[in-house]
Amino acid sequence: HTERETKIGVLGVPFDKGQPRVGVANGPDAIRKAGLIEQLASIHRKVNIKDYGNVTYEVNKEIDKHVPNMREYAHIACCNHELSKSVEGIIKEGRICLTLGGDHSIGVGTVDGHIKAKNEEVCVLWVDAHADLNTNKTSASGNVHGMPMALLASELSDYWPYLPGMDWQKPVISIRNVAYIGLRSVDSYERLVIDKLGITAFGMEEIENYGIATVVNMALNKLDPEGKRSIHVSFDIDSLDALEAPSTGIPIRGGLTLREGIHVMESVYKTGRLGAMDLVEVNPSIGTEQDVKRTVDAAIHIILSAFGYSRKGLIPKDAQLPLQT
Ligand code: 5AB
Ligand code: MN
Ligand code: MN
Ligand code: MN
Repeated sequence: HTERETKIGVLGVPFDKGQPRVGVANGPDAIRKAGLIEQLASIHRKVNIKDYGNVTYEVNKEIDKHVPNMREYAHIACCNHELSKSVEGIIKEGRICLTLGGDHSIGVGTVDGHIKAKNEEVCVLWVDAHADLNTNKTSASGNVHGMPMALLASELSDYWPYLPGMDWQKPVISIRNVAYIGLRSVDSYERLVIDKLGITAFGMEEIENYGIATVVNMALNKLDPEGKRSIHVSFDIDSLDALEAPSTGIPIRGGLTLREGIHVMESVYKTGRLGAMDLVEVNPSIGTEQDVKRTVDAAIHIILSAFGYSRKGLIPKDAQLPLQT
């Protein structure tokens, strides 16, 4: 690790309509309050941060609210539209866009905005216990945080009905440019889609069999063999074991350790091609005060690793030992 010019744009999305539990909308402010911006700024002197505040939106009354089995559809459509425009703008200003969720339905807007800014040379690492690959026909819950990958994937566009007010959102990414890490709670239709389309998916078994370092290398080599694409990491905090990140809507045990999560992001940093990162599903209303602190601390450590924080320590370029006094 050395100091490398790193321009970051931080964007909060206090959005909770993609799932039923209250509190996840306070994720961005909880993460900021714990000192995210200050800690990012102190990674090294070449880090340059701009906080763009939180996304706001209004529900467009024209939008038909009744898409079957998609809860709070109008909110999803309107928030993601604003979010996509913001992410596109931040990346076009030359910054890596760090989006703080909010629930994972916001992955639609962040990936869409990233692709619009970078003209399709984008690959996606989806770090999650879940595949988020349901359509409104396969979802047992109707919660849209379980659907963003299916909305984004061009191969699945024929499986959706017409989605009013979502015309801005083309199913922008081929599923060949997506890899999962951390899967351990996959619905049966999601498994069918993963197998039928041959989606690159590293579940917990693969992490056991190969180790996290090999898994990340395999994922990145598959997505970007020539090393020239912009990388989007959508990091759902529930990819971490429930003991590491208890304050989230659907905590699941048997997951990544914090060390494994950090390793994923250190590897991505080393490519020098991180274009955007989402950190989603931190819910400060779930669990004890200690649970919340543990979860927020984990989220911050994961983020810092994505932007050059080194566990080894980092020597500034012109540092000298104080030999003379
Ligand atoms: B998360 C489930 N597959 O569709 C569904 O937290 C869970 O963004 C979705 O990964 C989990 O409701 C969504 C059962
Ligand atoms: Mn998710
Ligand atoms: Mn999840
Ligand atoms: Mn979750």
